[in-house]
Order: sequence, then C-alpha cells, then structure tokens
Amino acid sequence: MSSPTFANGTSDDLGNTSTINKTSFYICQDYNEYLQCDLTKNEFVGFSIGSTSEEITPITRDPNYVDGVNSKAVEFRDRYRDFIEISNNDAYKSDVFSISFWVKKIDAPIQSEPFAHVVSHTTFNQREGWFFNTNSAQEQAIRFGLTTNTGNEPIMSKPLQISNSSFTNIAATFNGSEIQLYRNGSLFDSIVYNGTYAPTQNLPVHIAIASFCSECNKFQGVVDDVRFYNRSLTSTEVSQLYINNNNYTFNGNESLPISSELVGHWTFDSTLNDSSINENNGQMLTMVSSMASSPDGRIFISEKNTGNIRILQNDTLLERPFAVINDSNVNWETGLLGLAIDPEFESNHFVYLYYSSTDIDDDPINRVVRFTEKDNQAYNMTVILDNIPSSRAFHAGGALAFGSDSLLYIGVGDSRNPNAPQNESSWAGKILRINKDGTIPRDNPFPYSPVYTMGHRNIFGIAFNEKAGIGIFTENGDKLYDEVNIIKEGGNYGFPTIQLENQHWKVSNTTIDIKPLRAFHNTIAPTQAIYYASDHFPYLKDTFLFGTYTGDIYSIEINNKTRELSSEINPHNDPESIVFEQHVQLENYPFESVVGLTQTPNGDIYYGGYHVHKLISIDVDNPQPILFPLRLEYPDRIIVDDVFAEIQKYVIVDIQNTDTQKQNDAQLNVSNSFSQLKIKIPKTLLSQVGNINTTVVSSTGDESTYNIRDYILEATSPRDNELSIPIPNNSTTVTIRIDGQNL
Ligand SMILES: [Ca+2]
Ligand SMILES: [Ca+2]
Repeated sequence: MSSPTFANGTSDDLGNTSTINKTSFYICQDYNEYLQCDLTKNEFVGFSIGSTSEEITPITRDPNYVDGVNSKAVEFRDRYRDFIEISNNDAYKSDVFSISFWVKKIDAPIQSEPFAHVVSHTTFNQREGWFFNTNSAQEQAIRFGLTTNTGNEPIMSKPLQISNSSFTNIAATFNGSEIQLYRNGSLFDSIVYNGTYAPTQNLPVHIAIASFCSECNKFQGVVDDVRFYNRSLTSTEVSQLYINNNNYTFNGNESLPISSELVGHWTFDSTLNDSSINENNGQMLTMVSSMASSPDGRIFISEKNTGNIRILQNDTLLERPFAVINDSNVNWETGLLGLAIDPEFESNHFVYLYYSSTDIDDDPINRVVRFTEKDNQAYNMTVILDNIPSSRAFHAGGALAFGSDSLLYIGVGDSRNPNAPQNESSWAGKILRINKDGTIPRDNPFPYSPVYTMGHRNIFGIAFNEKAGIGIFTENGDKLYDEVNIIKEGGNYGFPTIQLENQHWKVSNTTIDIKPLRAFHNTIAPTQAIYYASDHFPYLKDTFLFGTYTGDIYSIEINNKTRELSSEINPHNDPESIVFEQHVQLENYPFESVVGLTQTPNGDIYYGGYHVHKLISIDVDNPQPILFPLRLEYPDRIIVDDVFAEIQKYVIVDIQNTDTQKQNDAQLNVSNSFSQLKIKIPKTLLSQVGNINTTVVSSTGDESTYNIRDYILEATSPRDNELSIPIPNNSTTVTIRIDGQNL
C-alpha cells in the first residue's frame, strides 16, 4: 500500500470545496496553568478586572462551649464551618516562641478533607509563620509545621495522636534553631531547624481553619486553653504547663511564673477573650448565606447556622437580630438560606426566608416563610410554602427571588435524589414559582403545581432583569461545569440523565433539554445572583452579577437581540446570548468566599462570607483577557470533536470527516481537497500564525503528518486571524495544529 502523500499545489488550487453550512463557537478560558476550550452557544469575550473592597463587619456568633480540660472549651464541627479569628498582633512576630493548647477528638464522622489547620498563623504560600494541622480526616493526628522563607516546604513534625476520651496537651517551642514538640508535657519530637524563619506579618490567628482562609478545610474537635509565648519555654515549663495551667513554681522558689511573656491566652472559659496583657479577644465567625436590601437601604442578612436574620443599617450590624428561627436544621448546605424583599416592601414590609427544617416525622424539609418588618423586628411569621424536599446536609437549594411578574421564584436542589429532577411531580431539582401568598399561579406550566422548570442539581442564585423580562439562575455542578441559565417556563435543564454530571452539555444529543447559556469548566460554585442596573459602577451596569464560593464576583451581560448562534446547538429558538463576561477579582486576604450578594438602592454592592464587605472600586483601566473565542465554520460532513489551545503557542482542532462518498483513492490529496474548515482565532490567543500541520488518518488507517502551510487561505484583521484549512480527500480523522510561530 502506498503511503498517503500530498500533491504539490498552491492555494489557487483549492477550488473543490463544499458548502460551509455549520458554525460552532468555542470559548477557551485561561486557568493560569492551561486553557480549557469548550463548545459554547455564541461568541463572546471575557476579562478579569481588579477591585478594592472595604470590610464592613465580621459576622460572629456565640461559640458552642463544652466541658474543657480547665472549665470550658470550644467545640468545632466541620459541617458548621465556623471558626475563631484572633486579629494579628505585633506580639506574635517574635523569632522565638511557644504555643500550647489542649485538644480532643469528637466521635462523629468527618466529611471534610484532610490537612485541616487546628491552630494557624501562616501565609498561603507558607513562607511565614507556623501552624498545627491534621494528617488525615479520620485519624486527625496533629503535626506542627514551621515555615521557612527560603522557598522550601515547611518543616513538619511527626503526627501526634490525640484522643477522643480525654484532652491532649500539645506544646511546640522554637528557639531559633530547634523545634520541640511536646505531648502531655513530654517531648514527642525534636527537629533541628535549618531554615530561615519569618513571622507572619499580616494575618490573624485562626482556630479550626488555616489563617489565610475562611473557606479551607475545617477542623472538627474540641480546643481549650490556647497560649502563645514570645519566648521558647523550657521542657520543665512545658511539663508544668501540662500539670498545672496556672502558675509555675520552680524548685520550690518563686521563679519565672508561667505567665512570663505570655502574650496571648484564650481560656475559652465561656469567653473568647484574651486574658493576657494584650487583651486581643477572639471572635467566632459564622457564614452569611443570603443578603437582600430593602428600598430604604437596610441590608437583611441570613446567617446559615445561627438561625438569625440580622440587619445592617448605615454599615452597622444591629445587635438585636431581626428574626430568630429556632427549628432550623443546620448542616453543610442546610440552615437559613435565601432571603427576598417584597417588591412592595414600602407598603407591606414583607421579608421572605427559605430555610431548612424537619417535619413531624423528623425528615428534612425546607420551607418558605414570610415576616412583616416593623422597627427592625420581624412579626407575624407565616408559612408560605412548606414541605419542600430537602436532605440532611447537601443540595437543599435556597435561591429566592421575585420575578418581573411579582411572583416568587424558589430554587430547590435535588436533595441528593437522582430521580427527582426529571420527575415532574417532585419539587426537588426544580425552580418553583408561586404567588406571594403561597398559592399556585394559574399560568404555571404544570397544572396545580408550583414547578416552573426542571432538571436541576442545586441552585443558589436567581435574578431578573425586569425591563428585558429576562431571568437567570446559577446552577452548581459537581466537580465540573457550573452553569448560568436563562429561566424558561417549563424548561428542562437536563440534570442528571440528559446533561450528565461532570460532562459538558454537548454529550446530550437531544433537543428536549435547554443548554446552558454558560458552562464553567472549573468549579466556581456560583452563589447569590442580582441584576445590577445602577450607574454607581457604570462598568457593571445592566449586567447580572453573582458571587462565587471561589471568592470573586462574576458579571455577565446578556442580550436578547437576535445574534449569531451555533448551528451545532439547538438553542430552542432562544435569542438570549452572552455578550460580555467579567470576573471582578476580590483581593480579600484572608481569602473569603462570596456567599451573599446584594445592591443598595444607590448602587452600592455588598457581599459576604464570614464578613460583610462593600465593593469600593473596580479597575476598569486594566482588564486582562481570560476568555478567547474561536469560531469554526465547516460543511455538514465534518464533525468537530474537540479543541485545545495554549496562549501564543498553538490551537489544535480534532475533526472527523463523515463523508460517505470518500473518493476511493489511497492518496490523501490536499490540492484536490473537497472540504474546508474555516477558523477564526483572536490575536490575543495567537498574535501570528506559523506552522500549520495536519495529522491525517486515511480511510485505510494510515496516519501521516503534513505541513500544509502552503495550502492555507489566510485573512487577518486587527483583532483576528482567519484561516481556511483544506481537509484532505479520503481522511477519516484529522488533527489540525496551528502553531503561533514557525518552530
Ligand atoms: Ca478552658
Ligand atoms: Ca443544565
């Protein structure tokens, strides 16, 4: 058999092309280390922009005090995700120091990942400070880590087992050249320190989570009597610390009291106050789940775990909660969830809440209730919709928003029931739509049912552009493909049997499901959504905003004018498409998730995780491109399988040639090519085009690679490179590689 060859020729020979009648768009997203290219509904661009914020208030709660080694101690549960923050203090910047605390395990399963920090004062890059972390989620042995600013990994101690029946005292001392780790007053590990130690300059001390983060792995256990000394204790002192937490008498003589150079001491005896001279009191932080502004500018805030709804008025968190829910079922993703303000709040003062509870059989449910606000207090709690499916811990949904029609839209998760989202009669995995009083609108798509859309996994954000009559909802995928969707009456959004978990929606080869407006390859975990119509941030005006658990605010501009849409996708004749996407980078450090998001009537944007922040400015002068749109046009007989790219290096397109009348010719012949693939590549992706190679598998199975530069028709504009690439006769699969330059 002769191996395939290309005939010599020029682009003038490319006469024999077939009709181009398919168009598809790919978006390549910059994930720093790589680009991920995915099929998308239309062509749009995206940028990352910087911002500044101001911290308005922490969201705090009372700790759960339990019996300690000495009076009381604080219990941490991983599922509640609460932690203690102690603000940074110059006293913790000593080059020599000691830390002591008591710790006990809890007999309860742990779902969080390993390496939870127990007591932590280190930077994200682990070049400054120290920390105690767990070696694994189940074993929970504790290691001491001391960082070095030489660029090496932290120096770690051996894992020290702790008990679930009694408290273990852990003490670490550092004298500049040696680390000693003690267990119950006895030396457990001794390490020569050959790094260069730099104390943490700018971060608080955290207990039960890493100090650089409010959304890292949580420690589960009980912690008591945390001490920080700005000197290295002797082994005798450490053993005395174990025997007696109070004062230390040396050889019967009054000597160094153990309080000498004790610069932080938190007894947790029903208080988080610091009993050392520094009086640097700790606070227990808890998570915001939703925020909603009333027309007078007050911000209502639901706290997921505490049962409290709070009010932020003139940037001050009112001491007395607006409402307290006593029957909330609190777990990972359950508790107090969505909040909504009635569109006629000024006359009726109605505030709505979606929260998790249990029914009379103690089964988990969610319900929507309504309060009437008067003088910052809630009255007349009324159940609007009850027995919404829930789960013990996950996928409880919680988005709540009024539509342009003044009806209440409710995002309900699948409650971890895979059969529910495609079952019309279940409320799980749905968006529900009800009248304000809980009755069912007559024009709902399923008679006598609140179900408005179906096929959802979990939803935290719904928002409406009243003028255009467009509503969106965010949807949380598993590890891959979170979504933004347009709300369509009676729409089926595919989960889990049509659009599969962790798969791009293109695998669903049907037209019964609505494809997402936008699918994000890597997890962003979208949260609360709003439509922003204010001039306060002109750059964000008339866009949908939503928070992300990964700590940014996304802005998406949607147009419902008819635009060119991919012919590879059945768009359900939906003209809506994305015009513009921006990622507002929030530079909060310690890192903070954006769970709640709201705008005040004057256009201020507030958001919250464990603190409430106000967006102050966005850096509109320096947008960084992060989305690179590719446009491909090709004949019916071509199928584009996949696209790969690396910035300024290459674009690779994998295609299949399904021509059933391939020329019965062993020769692959570019000059007599019958098909062309046209591709438009933005210059931000490849500023110039160099080598172009195709690797061709012929119908007889031969594989060869050719430089086809001479056969390419090229056009460039200031913004894009456009290439027409011949697809050789008799090919079955073709890989086209377009390099950024000649190698
Ligand atoms: Ca105590
Ligand atoms: Ca979907």
